[in-house]
Amino acid sequence: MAGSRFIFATPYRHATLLMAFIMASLSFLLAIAPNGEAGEESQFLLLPNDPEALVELFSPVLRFSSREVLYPVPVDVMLENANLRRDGELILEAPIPASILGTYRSTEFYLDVEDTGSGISYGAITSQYPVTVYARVNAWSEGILLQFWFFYIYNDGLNKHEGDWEVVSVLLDLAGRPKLVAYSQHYTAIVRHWTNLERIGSHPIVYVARGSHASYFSAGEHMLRLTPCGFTGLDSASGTVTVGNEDYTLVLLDEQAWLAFEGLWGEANPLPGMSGPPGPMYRRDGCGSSLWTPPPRWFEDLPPDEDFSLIPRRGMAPSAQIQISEPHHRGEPINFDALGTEDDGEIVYAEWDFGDGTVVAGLETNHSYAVTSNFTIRLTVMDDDGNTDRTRLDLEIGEPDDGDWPLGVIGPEQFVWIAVAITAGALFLIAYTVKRRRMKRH
Ligand SMILES: [Ca+2]
Ligand SMILES: [Ca+2]
Repeated sequence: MAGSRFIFATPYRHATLLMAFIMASLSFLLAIAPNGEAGEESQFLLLPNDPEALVELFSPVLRFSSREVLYPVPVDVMLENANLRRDGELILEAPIPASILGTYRSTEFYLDVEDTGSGISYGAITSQYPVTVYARVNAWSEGILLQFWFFYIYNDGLNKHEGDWEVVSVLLDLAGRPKLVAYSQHYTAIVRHWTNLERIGSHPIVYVARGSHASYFSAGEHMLRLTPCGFTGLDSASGTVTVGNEDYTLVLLDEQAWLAFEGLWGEANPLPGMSGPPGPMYRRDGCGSSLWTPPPRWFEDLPPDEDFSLIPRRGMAPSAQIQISEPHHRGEPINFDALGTEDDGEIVYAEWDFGDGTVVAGLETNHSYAVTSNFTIRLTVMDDDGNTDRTRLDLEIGEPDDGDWPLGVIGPEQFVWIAVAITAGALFLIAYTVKRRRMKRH
């Protein structure tokens, strides 16, 4: 406006320009200040230092045939009931300590459950042990590889042998979101995209074939199908007996002293497919790929279960919502919940970053702050399809309520001042009294 020059005399004009500059600077600062979490991608969604929590989150639900008599058990079943042999020669007698077994580093050794004369009842032996699943987190070239290994005392399928190792592998991306799943069968495996997998929340459902313990994505009779590294099928998996992840013991595999044992986990037999298998570290598929450290593109190169099974079926992404309890005082627990988070499926994981260095998992949790300050709370949620969302909340933590102070409305600071005032008054009274007495004496 041309008139403004005349309305504002020189001193006012300087003040106006200064105000305009301050306003413009403030607007600029507000504009560049972080606004929401747009574009900010979580580097690692799941707690990276807690492999136990990670494998628990994705641990499978097992569905067995009603005619199955053997369940996955700890390898102690072999350590306590099998002798170690080489070429029929007895090397070690049961029980064998795990750390000793781990020192036998040749494929010539094998564990052999002894027949004491009346035949071996594998069912009776194995029933003495709790259902157990071994799990492992492997930082892999293509993401995070989670593996669930199952050990059975006997394989009672088309081929029969002592000892039976099976594996279910879950591939997560670097942010912890599940992508692909591979179920092992007869020296090969078949793959599905996570979103096409039958699950209970974040727990994949595995249909375990009767006798062979091969793992399938669906129940029923599985027909023979030739694949590049072997074959799948020739199995029956009725899936009528459910063993949920809460029904078995999950044991971290990497800590096991017996892992290094390079021999066979069952009696050796010259006939093909009739010997015990090598342990998890030494298992290879029909193409020669190590199952322990698979080559790049191992999942991508596996045959899909069905035509649709690699096309991601994307549901609605969740919308993260934070609700917190009152009041917000230093040292007092505050309840944080993400229960209002919206999704078309199920929220399987929620992670809170409280802005004071504390990060915890859980849909609902309590947290208290040690100091009064402003904090930014970040909530990350993941649904059962592996979709994620993030939200944030700024929170001011104040001093605890005065009500906690026994003197009612007088707070600790006021109390100090009152004490100072009373002391000063008392000193004054003493001084005054002394002066009066001295005056009286004179
Ligand atoms: Ca098997
Ligand atoms: Ca969803």
